[in-house]
Amino acid sequence: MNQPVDAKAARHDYYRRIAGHGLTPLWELMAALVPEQPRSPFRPHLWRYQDIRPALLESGRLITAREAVRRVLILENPGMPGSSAITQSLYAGLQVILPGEVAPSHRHTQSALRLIVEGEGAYTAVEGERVTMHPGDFIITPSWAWHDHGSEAEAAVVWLDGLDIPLVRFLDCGFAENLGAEVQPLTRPEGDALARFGANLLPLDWTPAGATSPVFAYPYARSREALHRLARAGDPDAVHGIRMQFINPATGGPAMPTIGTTIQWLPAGFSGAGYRCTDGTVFHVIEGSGECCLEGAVLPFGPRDTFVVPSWTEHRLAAHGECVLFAFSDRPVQRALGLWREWRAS
Ligand code: GTQ
Repeated sequence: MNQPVDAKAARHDYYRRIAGHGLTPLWELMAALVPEQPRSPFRPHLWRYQDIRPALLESGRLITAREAVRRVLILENPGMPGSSAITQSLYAGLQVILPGEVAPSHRHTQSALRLIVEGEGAYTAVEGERVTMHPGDFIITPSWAWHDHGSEAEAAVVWLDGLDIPLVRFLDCGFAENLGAEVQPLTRPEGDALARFGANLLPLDWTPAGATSPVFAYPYARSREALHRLARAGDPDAVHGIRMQFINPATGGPAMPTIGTTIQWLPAGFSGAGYRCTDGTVFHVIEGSGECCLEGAVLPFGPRDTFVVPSWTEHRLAAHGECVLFAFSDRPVQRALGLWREWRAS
C-alpha cells in the first residue's frame, strides 16, 4: 500500500507511544497471527545414525549417566536453534547407557517414549516394573510415573527419547521431582503389565488410573509379526503402506494422551503418494532404507536414522527394500482440540 510519508511516520510514532502501555496494533501482524495455512519455522531434517554414533559414544567417556541424570544428545531442529525441540510441540534425543550404569529415578509431568535403537539388555523401570530393552521395542513413561534406567548389558545401549517437553513448556504446567534413591523399589515381576493389559484381556473391575496405556512396553517382535501378517494380506495404503497406531487397550485411543505413535511397513520398491498433515512428525527407521521426498529436499534414510517432517509439509515415502518405520507426533492433541487436518494426493 502506498501511503504518504507523514502518514507512515504518524503511525510509527503512534506505535511507539502505545507500546509504553503494553499495546501493539493487530493490523501490522494479521497475516502472521492468522496465516492462511501453517508455515512452520521448523525444517525437515535427517539425523544419520552412523554420523552421530561416534559422538554419542564419546559422551560416555566425558560424563557418567549418574552425573548427567540422563545422558542424552538432543536432536534439535536446525530451523529453531536454542529451542531443544524437534517439532513445535515435541522433543527428541538419543540416550546412551553403558554397562553397569544407572540413570537415577525421577518423575515429571512430561510424558516420554523410548524406541530402542541399538543394544540389548538395558532396562527401564516404570512404576515398580522393569522391562528389558530390545531393538525396536516401544516403551512408555507416563506423565508423573517414577522411572529409572540401568544396564546389565555387555555393550552400550542407545534409545530414542520422545517427550512432550515443548508442549508442557508452552502450557507452563511442568513439575518434576527426584526419588532420592537411585532405583525405585520393584513391586511387580517383569512382564506383568503385558500379561495383565496386553493380551486382549483386562482385569475384571479394573478402572484406569490415568490417560496413558497401562501396557507400558510394546515389544517389537509382536508389532513386527503383526505387520508382516498384514503385509502378506496385501493392499498397502498409497500414502502410508501398512501403518498401525499404538493404542491404549482400555480406551481404543492413542497409547499416550499427548503423543501419537505409529509403526508402518513399506513394501520393497514402495513409491508413496504425496501427503500433508498438521502434526509435524518424527520418523525413526527400525529396518530398511529409502527416501523421504519433500518440497525441494530428499532425505535418504537407512536403519537407525531419524528424520522429521514439519507441519503441513508435503512429502512422500519411498522404500528401497522392505522398511519398518516408527513415528510420533502430537496428533492426539490436535484431534482432541478439533484442529487436526490432513491432505492426500491420492
Ligand atoms: O529418561 O527421564 O531425553 O527426563 C529428557 C528428559 C529423557 C528421561 C530425556 C528426561 C528423560
